[in-house]
Amino acid sequence: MITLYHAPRSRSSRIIWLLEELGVPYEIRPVSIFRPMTGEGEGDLANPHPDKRVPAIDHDGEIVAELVAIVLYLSEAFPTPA
Ligand SMILES: N[C@@H](CCC(=O)N[C@@H](CS)C(=O)NCC(=O)O)C(=O)O
Repeated sequence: MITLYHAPRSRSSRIIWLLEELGVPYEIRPVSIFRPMTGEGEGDLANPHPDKRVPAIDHDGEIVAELVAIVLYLSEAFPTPA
């Protein structure tokens, strides 16, 4: 199972799009993040991202952080048919 650590209106929405395109099951774990534009919010202790940012995923215990790293990881783990 994949758990996506997600905050609305952030980069983690792009991973939802990718997971939907790949058609793999996943669950969303909403987390709070610091919003520098407004100064609101704070890092969530439940978020495994080392900087408490999003996106991050947990794939059967494998933690992957950073948008591009997650895209590459998921694309390799779940290749689409040619
Ligand atoms: N280089 C990171 C940047 C991640 C990032 O800055 N995400 C923002 C949301 S779009 C965030 O979590 N901000 C909270 C913070 O800076 O503490 C990536 O591409 O994944």
